[in-house]
Amino acid sequence: MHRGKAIVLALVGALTMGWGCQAMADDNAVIKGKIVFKGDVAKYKRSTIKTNKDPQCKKSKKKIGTYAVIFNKKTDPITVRNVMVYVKDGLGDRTYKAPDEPVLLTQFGCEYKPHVFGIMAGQTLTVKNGDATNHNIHFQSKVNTQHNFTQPKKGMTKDLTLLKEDTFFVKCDVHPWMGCHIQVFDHPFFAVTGKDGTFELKGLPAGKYTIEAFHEKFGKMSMTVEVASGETKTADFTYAP
Ligand SMILES: [Cu+2]
Repeated sequence: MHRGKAIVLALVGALTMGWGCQAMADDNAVIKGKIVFKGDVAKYKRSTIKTNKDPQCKKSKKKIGTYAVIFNKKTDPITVRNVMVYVKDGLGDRTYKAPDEPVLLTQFGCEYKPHVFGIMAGQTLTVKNGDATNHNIHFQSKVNTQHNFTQPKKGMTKDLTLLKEDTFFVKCDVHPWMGCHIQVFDHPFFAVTGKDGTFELKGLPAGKYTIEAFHEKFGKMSMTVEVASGETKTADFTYAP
C-alpha cells in the first residue's frame, strides 16, 4: 500500500473507531457459512439423563438431553449446532482489545448455558448460579488458572479472567451430566453455530485466513479463505463421520 494512503486510512480508522482501538475502518470483510452434516443422523441420537438424584434439578427438568451432538434437522441440508468457528491463522501481529462487557455463564435448570462459547483473553467471565441448589464449577484447563469452586446458593456470581488462548471443558462435580466448552481467543473473530447451523465472522481485515471449526464429537476441520476489503466469502464445512 502507498505510504500516504496508509496514513490517511490510519487516521480515518482512528477517528472512526476512536484512538486506542486497533480495528481499522476498512476492516470490513466477512467470512460466513454453515456446518453441514452428511451421514447417518440416527447413529447420534440424543440420549437423556435422569436428574432425580438432585430434587431441585428434578423440579426444573426430570430429564436432560445430552449435548455432545445436536443436529438442526429442519435446515436443508442438516446442520450441526454448537460448532465453534474461528480464525486460526492469518491475523499476523495485529492485537485486539478485549470488550468491556463480560461473558455470562449461567447454571440454570442444572445445565450450563451456553454449552459452547468463546471469550477473549482478558475479558471478564461472570459465572452465575441461577438454581436453588449447589453447583461446582471445575475448569479442566491445562493453560489457564485452574478454577474449582462451588456456588451453593441461587444468585451467587463470581467474576474470572482467562488470560491465555485455550480450549477446555468445564464440569460440575455435583451433577455429572453438566459440562460446557470454553475457548479463549486473542482476537474477536469467532462464532458458535446455533439453531440454523450458520456462522459469520465480521469486521475482518483483507487477508488470507485459516478458518477452523471445532466440534466436541466430530473434531476439527480447517480451510483457507482469502477475502479482499469489503468482500463477503462463503466457507461451508461438512462433517461426514
Ligand atoms: Cu451442578
